[in-house]
Amino acid sequence: MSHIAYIGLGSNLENPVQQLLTALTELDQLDQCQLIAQSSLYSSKPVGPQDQPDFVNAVAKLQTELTPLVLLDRLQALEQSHRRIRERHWGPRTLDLDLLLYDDDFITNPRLTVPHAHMHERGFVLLPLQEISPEISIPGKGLVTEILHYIGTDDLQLLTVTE
Ligand code: ROI
Repeated sequence: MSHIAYIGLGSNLENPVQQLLTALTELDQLDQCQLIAQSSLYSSKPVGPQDQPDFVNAVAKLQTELTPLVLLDRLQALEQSHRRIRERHWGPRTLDLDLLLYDDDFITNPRLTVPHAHMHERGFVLLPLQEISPEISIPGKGLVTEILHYIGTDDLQLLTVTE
């Protein structure tokens, strides 16, 4: 069975733009996964502690045969392969891959909560998500366009990436 999963990507260390571009290619190359769409890259002010570099964020849409927990394993392995540095809670990191949505499923598991618990509060997730799927709703929360309307996107900037 094929499923649709949305992945949030974030980085604020060691060339964040390159971290994300590489990660997008790697997502497409995962077994039983196909990258259907990728957003632009956005630069964003850190949510949480402010004494860290700005982030680069994006969202990817994957078609996958993997179950949510197996997909989570693959995402965590990718994070590790980017030698993820995570010194403190809500601190800087080389690569963060969050499983945001998996079909319209609600998943509550010690390792995984879907929809991602904070996604509806975060412009750096919602704006790229809206870019690739303008009609999408977050199960239990509502239309992304409507949520974005009241949380705003002032601290986000579209990046023009020239390779
Ligand atoms: N802030 C921004 N802007 N982007 C992120 O990806 C991000 N990720 C995090 C915390 C530290 C909460 N802040 C963030 O994990």
